[in-house]
Amino acid sequence: MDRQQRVVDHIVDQLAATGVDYLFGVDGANIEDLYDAAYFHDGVTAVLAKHEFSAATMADGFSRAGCGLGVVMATSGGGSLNLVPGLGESLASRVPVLALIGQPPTAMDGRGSFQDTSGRNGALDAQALFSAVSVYCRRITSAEQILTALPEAIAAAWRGGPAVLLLPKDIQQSLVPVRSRLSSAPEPTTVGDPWPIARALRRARGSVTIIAGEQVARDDARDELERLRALLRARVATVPDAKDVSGSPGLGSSSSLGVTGVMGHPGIADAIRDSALCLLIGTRLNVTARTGLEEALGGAPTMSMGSAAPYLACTHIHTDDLKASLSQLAMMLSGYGRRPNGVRVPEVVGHEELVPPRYDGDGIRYREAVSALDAVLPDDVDIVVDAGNTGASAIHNLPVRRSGRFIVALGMGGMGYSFGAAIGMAFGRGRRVVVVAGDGSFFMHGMEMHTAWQYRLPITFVLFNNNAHAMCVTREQLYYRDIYSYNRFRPANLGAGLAAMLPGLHSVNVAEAGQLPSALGEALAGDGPSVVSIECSADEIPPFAPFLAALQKSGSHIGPQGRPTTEESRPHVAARA
Ligand SMILES: Cc1ncc(C[n+]2csc(CCOP(=O)(O)OP(=O)(O)O)c2C)c(N)n1
Ligand SMILES: [Mg+2]
Repeated sequence: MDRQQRVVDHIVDQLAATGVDYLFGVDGANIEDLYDAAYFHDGVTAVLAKHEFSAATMADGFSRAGCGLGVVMATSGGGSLNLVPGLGESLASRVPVLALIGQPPTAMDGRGSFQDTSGRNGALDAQALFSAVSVYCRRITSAEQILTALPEAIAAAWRGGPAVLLLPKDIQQSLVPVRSRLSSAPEPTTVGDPWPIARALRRARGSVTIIAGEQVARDDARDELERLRALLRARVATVPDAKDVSGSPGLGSSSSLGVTGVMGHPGIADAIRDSALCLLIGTRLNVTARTGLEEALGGAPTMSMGSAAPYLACTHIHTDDLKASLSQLAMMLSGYGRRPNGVRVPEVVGHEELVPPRYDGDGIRYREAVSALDAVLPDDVDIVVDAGNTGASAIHNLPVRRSGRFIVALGMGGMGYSFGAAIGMAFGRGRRVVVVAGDGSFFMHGMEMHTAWQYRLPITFVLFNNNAHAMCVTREQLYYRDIYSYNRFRPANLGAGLAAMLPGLHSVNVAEAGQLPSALGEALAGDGPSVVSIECSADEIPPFAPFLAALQKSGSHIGPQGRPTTEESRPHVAARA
């Protein structure tokens, strides 16, 4: 007779065999068997998060940073529901994640069991819910089903997005025959033929501009893209959530045009207008990424290669493997008679910055804080940036480190993503991660810092404390006549507060720009986590193109205290919430 093992042991064995070494989650009665199985498997570490959203972003950050399949686990009911925004981000950004979600025992389905989400007899339908935020969702109703569902789920996740397995407690404990291990070899995928692009490049007369997207990171194709860029002597811009795929030291920094779109660099439109050919590589160019470029792209010959066609009409080559397709393209353009002889090196590579209006009020300027961080950050550091004015400033002005990752979750743009993502990345990459997040994002999910402190992870949390949801304050000022504010907070002292709460945590407040270099330097020098909370102002306008355009359009100017005012500007009144 076959040897038998529990479904949970089967899952952990198979995941380990495909290279999974971390599971991120929060425990509970309907997922504890999986924690138990992980405990007895030497190669697998189960990490305990404080909130399932952050467990999901740990898995997302781990996967996005190229550390392998991100796996998250959660119990039934409220625990499972907390995963939804995290999985939504992974879905929108096509990040490979596997979610293992506990369910109450099947015998009680539709009979009023605690946390019933069977969809029966009026219960919430987890299958329907999670189908909407995943690329694969299956409720396992007999032990044998796991033998086919698990490899299907893993394969679906690798095609780009979260796969969900709903695992009732009794099924988790049931026995299945011990199987040979899954192979870690990925399924064969569609490798697009880049010949039409090679032909166009050979005919091109002038310079080439490349806009690179997040699929370059997903397919681990940075080196292949760099080879192509060097061959074409092209200028490269990246979409905001793919800042680390090109243009950093070692990856064509001297040809970098910066970031496209709302937080982007204005010179990119000119570069495109001036190009004989524009190549979109691994991006659909959504609105956040293409704002300000549509007119230029409409006028320049544009071709695309990637797993999904861009939102703009152009010739598109479908490929699920950019690494292979970019290599093929470089080969097609190498050797005697194959070179694209008409491509020209552009004369100047402009790297123009957005220039927000000068602000002379209280606090440290975003630009100053970001520059101070840039000056002290070593090469081998990864960066995760959160939402808001803080995020826009860091995306616009903070360069990627050599061989570093720069992660930002623009799929759903949910605040608080950075805290869990940094933890996932620190486990996966084993190097320091720097989080740049606003105080509002901190108040949402910053308590996950406790997990970094508990596991002594090398993460430096740089908080921009403007005592507000400042991006919303800016919107009130620019679009709602600046006559009230819902979005300012009663001031808090984050640095001192965290130092008191988590003994031994290096955590400081900085209110003077002159203190930034030493405070940031000290925070980066230690072994474990650290916090630097920088006092900023909610009245400063960040480098965010729509805000600057609105300012210009309304004829707004900077008032006597440095506060941007509009014609109708009236004094602030505290809004009643
Ligand atoms: C989960 C979530 N809720 C609401 C929003 C809308 N939103 C965008 S930015 C922002 C304020 C961000 O505040 P903070 O993190 O302090 O950054 P700041 O803009 O102050 O620099 C809000 C509420 C969002 N992006 N995500
Ligand atoms: Mg804030």
